[in-house]
Amino acid sequence: MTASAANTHSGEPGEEPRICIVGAGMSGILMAIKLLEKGIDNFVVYERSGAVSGTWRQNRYPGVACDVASFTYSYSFEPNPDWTHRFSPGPEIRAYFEKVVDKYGVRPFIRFNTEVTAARFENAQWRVTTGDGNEELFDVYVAATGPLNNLHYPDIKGLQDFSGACFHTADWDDDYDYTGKRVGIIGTGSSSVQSVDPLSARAEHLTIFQRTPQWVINTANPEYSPMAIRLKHAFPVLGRLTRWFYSWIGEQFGLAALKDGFRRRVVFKACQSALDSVKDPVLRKKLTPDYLPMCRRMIMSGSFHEAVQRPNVTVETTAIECVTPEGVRTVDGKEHKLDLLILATGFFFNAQNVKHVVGLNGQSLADYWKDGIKTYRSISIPGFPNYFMLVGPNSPITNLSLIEIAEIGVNYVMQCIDKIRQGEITAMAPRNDITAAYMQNLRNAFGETIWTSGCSSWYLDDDGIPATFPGPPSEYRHELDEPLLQEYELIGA
Ligand code: NA7
Repeated sequence: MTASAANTHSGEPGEEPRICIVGAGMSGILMAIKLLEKGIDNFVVYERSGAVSGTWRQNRYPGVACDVASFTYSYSFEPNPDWTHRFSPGPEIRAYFEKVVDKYGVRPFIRFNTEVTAARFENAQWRVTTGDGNEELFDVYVAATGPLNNLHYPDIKGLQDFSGACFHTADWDDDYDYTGKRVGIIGTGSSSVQSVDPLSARAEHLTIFQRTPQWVINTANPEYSPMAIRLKHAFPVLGRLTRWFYSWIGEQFGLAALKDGFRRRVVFKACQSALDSVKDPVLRKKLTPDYLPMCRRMIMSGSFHEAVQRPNVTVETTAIECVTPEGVRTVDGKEHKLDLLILATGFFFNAQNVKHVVGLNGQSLADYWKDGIKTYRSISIPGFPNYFMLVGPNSPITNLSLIEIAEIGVNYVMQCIDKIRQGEITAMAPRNDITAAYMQNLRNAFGETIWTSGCSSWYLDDDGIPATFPGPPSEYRHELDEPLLQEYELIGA
């Protein structure tokens, strides 16, 4: 099918721009809700899978849960007094998004099982191609694909030859029963740490193949009593207060990463005391990182330290030589026989499917970012007009709930769309000089943060520059309060 010019925006005031949202996860759903609230229904949400909720659809491993408090991990306009835990389990979060999608009438706008394979800006519009070969034109492109969705599979010799079950934590085989099985897990990030307790509770034996030890802060995860839930229903202010409280805690935590001081010392002490709860000195030494807490993404768990000390759990720190049909061989020649090998090996951070995005003058986003990711205020990119990223690179993903970041971003994009609707402009892309100065300021500020204190981390690009935000949340909110048109190249102004 060729591109249809129907429903495209002529640039006349009052004319509806056509909007494409890529991804029906947390931020894509939010964008759709806000468009509908404004009476805009000239949009499509492309979703490559058959269901909504993004990361919560993808990550179904045992123990998956949010690592920020649930009361902050929900839309500000759609509180949920029914959260069962402080950090609610993944399936509950997924159910929340499913419910919200129907309540706000978003589902009919979603094209499920439709992957965007190319997006090219030409003749002042985005020509979007999907896996089924269809092409459509849009005035605005909203990338709501999230920072962590492209699975990273390790390049380990023999992996394909393993005769047991083998899958990634983000591609969990729901039908596989690991009860009584010999289980191995490669990786020690959040996904692995969250799953150690449920896996070791049912497996015959769990071997954790650790390349790098992680700081894990002990965060109790109490269940909310039926009475507490009833009270939150009866007095919604309680939910708001709980949200405010956890938001404040989160911000304090984020500030600890930014500069030295009391907050940082509190976090360091909490990490050390969690580690000290490991009684066996040999195991404790294995689990002791040689970098500062918070340099890598902090791991929250109320169950890890207890679970890792169970007699049926081994932490293997000898490097993996290869995978054999029977299991894993470490470089000391030891064979670890396994029935199930789990790859908790993370994601390509900020992959954003950049290869298929082509902006002005035929420049691809991959090419534009080849020497490092550059964004204007995390939300837009020079040379890519009307291309907006929600929770894009350089968002404060370490300081704020991702939902809050998405809400700030959507508010900004809605203001840009308003300007297009009012005929003020047809398209906008941030200026090169402004973006370069912005990136330089970020780089200068990173020097003081803990992320550059010396560790390998998925926050860092090849040059050791973190793709996060080196300032307090209030600064980020202020930066995205409203679009400053003087910092943009405007088309049709
Ligand atoms: P992470 O945090 O990226 O963790 C991936 C883990 O996998 C980490 O321990 C890696 O070791 C390990 N890894 C990756 N490749 C290999 C190979 N080839 N050999 C051995 N070990 C390897 O991913 P998660 O899914 O746990 O968490 C991602 C985020 O999702 C999390 O922070 C939350 O925000 C949600 P390394 O540390 O690189 O030595």
